[in-house]
Amino acid sequence: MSDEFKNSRALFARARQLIPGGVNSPVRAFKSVGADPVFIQSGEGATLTDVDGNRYIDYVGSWGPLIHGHKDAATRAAIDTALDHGWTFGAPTDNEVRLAQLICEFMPSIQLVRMVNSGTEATMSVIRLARAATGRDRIIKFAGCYHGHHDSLLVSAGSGLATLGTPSSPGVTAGTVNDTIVCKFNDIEDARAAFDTHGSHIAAVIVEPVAGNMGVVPPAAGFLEELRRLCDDHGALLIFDEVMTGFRVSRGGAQERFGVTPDLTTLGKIIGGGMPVGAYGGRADLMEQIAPAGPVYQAGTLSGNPVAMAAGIATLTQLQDRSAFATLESLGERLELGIQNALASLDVAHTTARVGSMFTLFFSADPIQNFDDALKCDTDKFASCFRSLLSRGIYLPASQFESWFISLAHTPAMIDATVEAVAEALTGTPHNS
Ligand code: KE4
Repeated sequence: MSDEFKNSRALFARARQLIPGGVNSPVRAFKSVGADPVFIQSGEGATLTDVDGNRYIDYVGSWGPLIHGHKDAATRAAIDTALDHGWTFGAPTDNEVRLAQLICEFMPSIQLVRMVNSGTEATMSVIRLARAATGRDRIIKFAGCYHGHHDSLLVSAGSGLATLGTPSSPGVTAGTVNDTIVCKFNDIEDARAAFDTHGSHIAAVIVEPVAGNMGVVPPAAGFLEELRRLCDDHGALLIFDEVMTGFRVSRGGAQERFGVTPDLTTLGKIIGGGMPVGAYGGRADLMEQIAPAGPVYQAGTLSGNPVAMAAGIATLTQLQDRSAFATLESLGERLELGIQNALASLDVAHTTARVGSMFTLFFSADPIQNFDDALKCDTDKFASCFRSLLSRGIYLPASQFESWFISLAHTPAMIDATVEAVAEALTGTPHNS
């Protein structure tokens, strides 16, 4: 029988001799789903084609940036035009001003914004700013929320709750995380306990307003509002990490969808339209402390790269018409209801979670409210489902603890085909490859 992944397998063997784990970001290695990664040849709209010619409906979308799908015409045209002028200067350009304008227009809580090159850089920089602006050291984060790979937020929950974190990676020192407190997502009493204990030392709370990195976990009713109140009561700053949710769960991100205004916001993914862009921004009195306006240092060779800015401008410009979000909502609902209906008659412990075009099928009988709940999922069942769907032409994020992403390039027919494939995968219906 022909090896449908022959070329990917050969490439992966070579890649492992040159790149740690054969990939440039861990989740891409497919380790948690017991498979070898497929190498991608191209993308078009909501589809991918791998180096063996296998085609897939894509629910990764480069981990969120491609809200318009692969190779959307407007973004491509903007990149081409930018390239005609040269692709990097290390000097200010009008594209940086235009993208900043769009970000501030879409997210009014952002009065000033600084471009960087990744979500990690954005969260690393915003933590530095929060500590400088408040003169305090401690940061609250939530177990299961991921904010990039910089040391101070690579932290696991300590023993018990609301305790100082412990490093979640070798190479991260205890000293680095000594000022990071890990609380339980959606448990406002836990955050309150942390403030009761550490209140006057807490510079900020950083939170994914919709958690996407433990699978999709929406904020419990009142959770974000109560976090806002706790920060106000204790003179701490509220930071929304909207790298994933920004301009996805609504035009103004989660802060617009849930009506809670943070002091600072981090962004990434969609604002680069697939090119490497991150950003952080918020209240002018805070952001004016960033060099060269103020003393808080942060810099970057390719920050504000004009080609990346052009891609971000084209991506956000196409979202000015809010009807895009009604379309995303409709596609997301079709997927979730379809899967719920298809699985209702099956003896498979599962639950679903969705906010707009962010969706997760959890293999757990119980609702997922926090990371402890997520860790109870049957990850073997997810892995088996992942592999079966891959062979049926459905490309999911390679982890139970990730969000599926629907784009404006997905069609109802693709959603229906996905639902059918999920049902077949879970009933073990043979697939004629
Ligand atoms: P980057 O440094 O990967 O651009 O952004 C880090 C980051 C920050 N904040 C949130 C809420 C994020 O989701 C991320 C990165 N997301 C992961 C996917 N869960 C990126 C994929 C990967 O690590 O390969």
